[in-house]
Amino acid sequence: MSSKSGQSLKAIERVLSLEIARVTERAAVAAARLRGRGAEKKSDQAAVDAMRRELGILTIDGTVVIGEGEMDEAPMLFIGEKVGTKNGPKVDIAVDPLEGTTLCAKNMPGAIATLAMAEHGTLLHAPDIYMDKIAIGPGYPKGVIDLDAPAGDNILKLAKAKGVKPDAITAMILDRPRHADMITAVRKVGGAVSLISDGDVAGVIHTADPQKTGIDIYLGIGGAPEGVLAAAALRCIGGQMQTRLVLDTDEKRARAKKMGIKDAQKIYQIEDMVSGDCLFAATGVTDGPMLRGVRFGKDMIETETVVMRSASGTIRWIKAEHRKLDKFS
Ligand code: VTB
Repeated sequence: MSSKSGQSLKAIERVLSLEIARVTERAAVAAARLRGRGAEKKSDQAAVDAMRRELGILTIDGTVVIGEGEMDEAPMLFIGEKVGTKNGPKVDIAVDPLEGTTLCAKNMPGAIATLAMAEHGTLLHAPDIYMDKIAIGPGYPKGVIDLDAPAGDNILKLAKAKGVKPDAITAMILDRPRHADMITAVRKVGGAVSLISDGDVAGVIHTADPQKTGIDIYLGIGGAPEGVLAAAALRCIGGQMQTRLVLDTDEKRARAKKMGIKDAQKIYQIEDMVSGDCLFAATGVTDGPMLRGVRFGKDMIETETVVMRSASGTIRWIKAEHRKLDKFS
């Protein structure tokens, strides 16, 4: 693809994969300053402001397709907002400047600042509704998981594919009453359940490295925007994911239709949610199993970020020490 300036996305993408780390770093630091203060809205706003500022100076002609909300409800990083200098490649952007606002407010593990960037027209425009999700990491044959199969069957098939007993499988699930039956079903076949209170983008990504995270499979209903962000990450790492929008009211069906969703029952695979090459970045806000949270020192701020690029399958873990602190003010 050629942009107005004649640069191809492929060429500039490599540079952008480092640039986007800066964007999530800034958002994470802004949110982390308010970590543990019980200030959900304030920390989210701080992350949004910082992310928007940094996106503004990226050499891209960007459009936010997953953001803070529709234009009338979110003044910044709303769906359709143009970001970047407009001199670079035409890209779509999915953002969650503070994924896990409650985790940040309570200083609990797993809050991250995250974004995905992809060629224009290749990210699913998911409305801010629920999405049913199932995900596993790389290395399994196709067809191991099935969104419509009972949770217990998925655990049994996964155990078989991994070559272990079902009691060696751990499923991560959001701790919500709506998942009570699913939790029981996983336990009934011998599987373990790791419950999280929030943060299912990271939840899905955990499945990519069971050795490190102890999580083999992600199951359950969470936010649709978070589903697309997680799909972007899995597209880079490998793995399998299936989702379906929960369109249980006329109002939601109408909203989805307005965003171009034709088939309300469609099961989305990773390639349906992120159909082209993409970049993904996440910086830890609070400490978590995947990323360390921001550390504030007297003269230095430390951040930990993961940046992924699907074209090359590269995953970079970036530990940064920031010494010029005025850039964060
Ligand atoms: C998840 C999770 C988010 O919302 O999508 C969840 O990733 C689902 O919504 O961090 P409910 O809280 O309504 O169950 C969050 O927890 C918060 O946006």
